[in-house]
Amino acid sequence: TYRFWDTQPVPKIDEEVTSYGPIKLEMPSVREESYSLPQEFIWDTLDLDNQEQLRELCDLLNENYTEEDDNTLRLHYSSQFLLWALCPPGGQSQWHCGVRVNSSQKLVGFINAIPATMKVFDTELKMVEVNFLCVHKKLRSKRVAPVLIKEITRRVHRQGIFQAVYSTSAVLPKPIATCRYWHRSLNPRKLIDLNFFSLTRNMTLQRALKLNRLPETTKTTSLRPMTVQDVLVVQALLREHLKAFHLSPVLTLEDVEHWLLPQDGVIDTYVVESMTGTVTDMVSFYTLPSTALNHPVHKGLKAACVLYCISKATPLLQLMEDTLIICKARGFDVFSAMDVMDNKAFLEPLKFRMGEVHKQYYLYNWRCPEISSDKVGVVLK
Ligand code: YNC
Ligand code: MG
Repeated sequence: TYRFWDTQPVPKIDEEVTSYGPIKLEMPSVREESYSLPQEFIWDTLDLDNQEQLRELCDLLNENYTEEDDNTLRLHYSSQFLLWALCPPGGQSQWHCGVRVNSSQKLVGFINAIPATMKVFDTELKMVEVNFLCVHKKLRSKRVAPVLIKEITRRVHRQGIFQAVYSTSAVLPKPIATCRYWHRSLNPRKLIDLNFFSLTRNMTLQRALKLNRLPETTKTTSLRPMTVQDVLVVQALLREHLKAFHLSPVLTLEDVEHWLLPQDGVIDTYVVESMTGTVTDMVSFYTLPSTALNHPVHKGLKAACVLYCISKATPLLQLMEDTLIICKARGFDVFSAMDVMDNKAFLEPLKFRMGEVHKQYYLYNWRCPEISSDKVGVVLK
């Protein structure tokens, strides 16, 4: 049983869902006061325009957000990455919801929501994406997480929004989709050194180097970084492409500008321009660096994670192989993709290896049948 989740408007873990729509129809009037925290803690809405507070959030997440199993690699969120992930158009400052220790003012908890219009099967819903739920390692298992979740829910309800989408590796009532990460080595030697990949009897270093070798140069002519002039056509490409999936965002021009325009070390988007000057294909990926803890040689690892790829005039395999070549040249060590959208078509042919992590997708207060990963049209950062 789930002491907290069984009280929430989500399907039961063993429920077979065949219908579509809200779980709780009548929303009781939303309470005005924040939920109570254990005695020694206070709520504090973070102001991410404030350098000091942004730094505190980076530190909280970098020290407490990723569960590195062998403590060798730790995800490293930069302040620019967090501004990108947490402050999209229409974002509300009260949705950067922090918890501090009253006596020391130390930041020990956080949860975040950003607005998003999502299409779920045939219904467009204004909802939020909830992410970056984090409780300091020393405060685990004290039921602080449910209070954070109830509080962000209250703050979102206050704005008249009653649905949310979120994803996590935790299995809760009840996933609408289960996805998996795949990884493509760009720098096999380093990945092996860092234990990101391990060698087996059948996979020697020599074989790994040979297997992951890439052509020196890209094939697609006129593959170039997206600029602000491309926003309109990229929006049109995405809107058309995303229709095919059962869970996908409906992106405004401002969203496309925010989520896709290249920002060094955060997000990259490349487009293919045809002879006639129209954009026919695109690929975007964000950057997630990790820090190597106590490694004698390597300081860290740079990963690229694919967001969207749309191939219309350029074959998908060629577009993605070219993307791998570009990423390698730009110093990325690994390229990751989930088995969502059309990604399965290039994962095995381009030598991606299946990762261990599953990512479960959830909707809050919305019922719908299960979705296979290739019908998922969104990547939550
Ligand atoms: C999790 N990841 O099952 P039950 S993903 C949701 N998402 O509840 P306690 C989670 N719920 O089983 P701890 C969860 N992990 O009794 C655990 N839970 O019903 C549930 N990790 O609370 C759990 N970040 O405080 C149980 O647990 C209850 O101290 C136990 O804290 C959990 O951002 C956590 O992986 C995750 O910082 C904060 O372990 C902590 O262990 C931690 O005793 C490392 O909590 C970082 C990490 C999670 C990343 C993410 C998405 C979050 C979605 C939250 C749900 C949003 C719902 C929609 C709200 C808006 C609605 C509208 C409109
Ligand atoms: Mg706790």
